[in-house]
Amino acid sequence: MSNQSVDSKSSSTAVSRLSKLHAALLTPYDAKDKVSVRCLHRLVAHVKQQGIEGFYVGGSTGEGLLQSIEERQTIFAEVAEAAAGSALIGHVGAISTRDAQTLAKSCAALGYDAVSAIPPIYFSHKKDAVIGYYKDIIEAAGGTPLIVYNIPAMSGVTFTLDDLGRLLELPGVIGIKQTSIDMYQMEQLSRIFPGKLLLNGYDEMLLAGLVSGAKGGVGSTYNVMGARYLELAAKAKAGDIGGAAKIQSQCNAVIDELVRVSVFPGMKYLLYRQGVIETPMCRRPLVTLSSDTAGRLDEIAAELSR
Ligand code: MN9
Repeated sequence: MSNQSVDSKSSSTAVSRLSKLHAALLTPYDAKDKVSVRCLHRLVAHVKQQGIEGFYVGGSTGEGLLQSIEERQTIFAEVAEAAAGSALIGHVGAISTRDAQTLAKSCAALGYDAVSAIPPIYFSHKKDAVIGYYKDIIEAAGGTPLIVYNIPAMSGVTFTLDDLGRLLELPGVIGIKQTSIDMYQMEQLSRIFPGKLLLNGYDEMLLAGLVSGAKGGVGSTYNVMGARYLELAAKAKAGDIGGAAKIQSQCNAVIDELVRVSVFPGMKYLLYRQGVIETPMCRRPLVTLSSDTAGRLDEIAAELSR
């Protein structure tokens, strides 16, 4: 068998293993702003209890870019232990290629199913440099596949369909976490690259994403509404689009409130109120919510715990 066919076989195995809903895992801190390993384990158990079988670790929701490399490595290791048996994607994106490579090596050594990375931020790199960054990460990952994290609203990097096509054709790239409201692009990607893994990134558009060709999703709000999203995805798969849309609307009523107060601090506050984590703290400059600034979240936390 040629190397290439071995490669495409292992990549199709990874695509099918990762074709599911992954919680974008939050990072709990203690009162001194240290990563709370205890609460991290509790949060993983809480997410699994809802039926979610995949974890996206250290992304936007996990506050990865606000943490040191050592903290990010600790989180990867703790989640690998707490979520053993689940599908694991480690977000290794960083402003410097070297840091992203260090993190990719850690994930590979821990047996993560894939690594993922935002494009390099702040400097406006030419597209070739961005492609070079992804190639360097793939090399460091030593055979662990890569999922490109496309999130133009937060990264400031807009990829055209051609750019994404170039990335998907790099050996080692199995898919894209597509956090974009452009469902036309989602449909185009799924049609042109049917063997690749497209994961929907905006929870409020999960149904739209699935209908447009996503094979699963990654979501922050799956940490608290995992069972609802699983039901939504099952209904969509069975062709019950009306039923799925009803669940999407229920989820979106919660997301509206989270967006109003700020999504990640809001998610932390909900889990804190549900008794899953011990503080609602986020790493500054993200804000930490209190009952005065949490809008309707006290009510929503009670509703979700019912
Ligand atoms: O990873 C998350 N992406 C970002 C996924 O926050 C950038 C989403 O789950 C959003 O938090 C969610 C609310 O807008 O869709």
